[in-house]
Amino acid sequence: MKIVAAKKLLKANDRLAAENRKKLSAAGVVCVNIVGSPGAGKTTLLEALFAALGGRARPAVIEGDIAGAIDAERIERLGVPVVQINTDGACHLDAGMIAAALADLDLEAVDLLFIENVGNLVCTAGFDLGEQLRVVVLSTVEGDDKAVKYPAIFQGSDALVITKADLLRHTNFDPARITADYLRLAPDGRVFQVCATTGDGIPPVVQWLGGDRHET
Ligand SMILES: Nc1nc2c(ncn2[C@@H]2O[C@H](COP(=O)(O)OP(=O)(O)OP(=O)(O)O)[C@@H](O)[C@H]2O)c(=O)[nH]1
Ligand SMILES: [Mg+2]
Repeated sequence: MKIVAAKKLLKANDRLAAENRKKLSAAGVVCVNIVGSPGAGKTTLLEALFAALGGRARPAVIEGDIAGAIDAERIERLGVPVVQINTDGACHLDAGMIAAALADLDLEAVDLLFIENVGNLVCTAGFDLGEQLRVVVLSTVEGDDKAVKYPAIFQGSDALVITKADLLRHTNFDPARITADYLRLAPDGRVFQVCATTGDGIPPVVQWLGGDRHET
């Protein structure tokens, strides 16, 4: 019987992630790993970002889902290149899956590559994909205690996007509380509050992502 220790698998993942990172930076691509619970609003955020980018940067997307291509179809409708990964039950993407998806993208034609991870606040935390930026999406209907309860995904991330801000008045979600908890875990992290369905609060996210650097 062969037993492969989890530590060994993670080491292999880290090696592949480093290769992905090298390949992406050689092509001048900024890669953003978007993580958050199922339904937090990750795909809607991408749709809002692409609307706000207005062609200034050339985006592409890798969609991670356990099954189906619903999100990839949403992205495709916007004319953005997209590759769908089906994990077949796995609760997170890994660097090997991303390496395979990168082979299906023309990286020379991409400025910003978004990876929408499988909806999950736990498993996604353990796997570096080779991204430059990790963005956690948390909606106002999920509760403001999530940074304390699920610290690993927030720890060392580059930004927290609080979405569904339009629903704030219907909840007891306290943006100040989650911001304070988040900054304890990611002192250099940025915090944005948006409503992705209307586009409110989206321009500062675009600016932070460097969208303004790609004026055409
Ligand atoms: N009111 C409101 N609804 C939103 C907002 N953003 C997303 N939604 C809704 O929330 C639901 C889930 O949004 P998605 O963007 O599909 O969520 P997701 O995180 O991509 O979901 P998975 O890919 O399944 O993990 C949809 O019905 C969206 O219309 C928002 O800012 N305000
Ligand atoms: Mg989605």
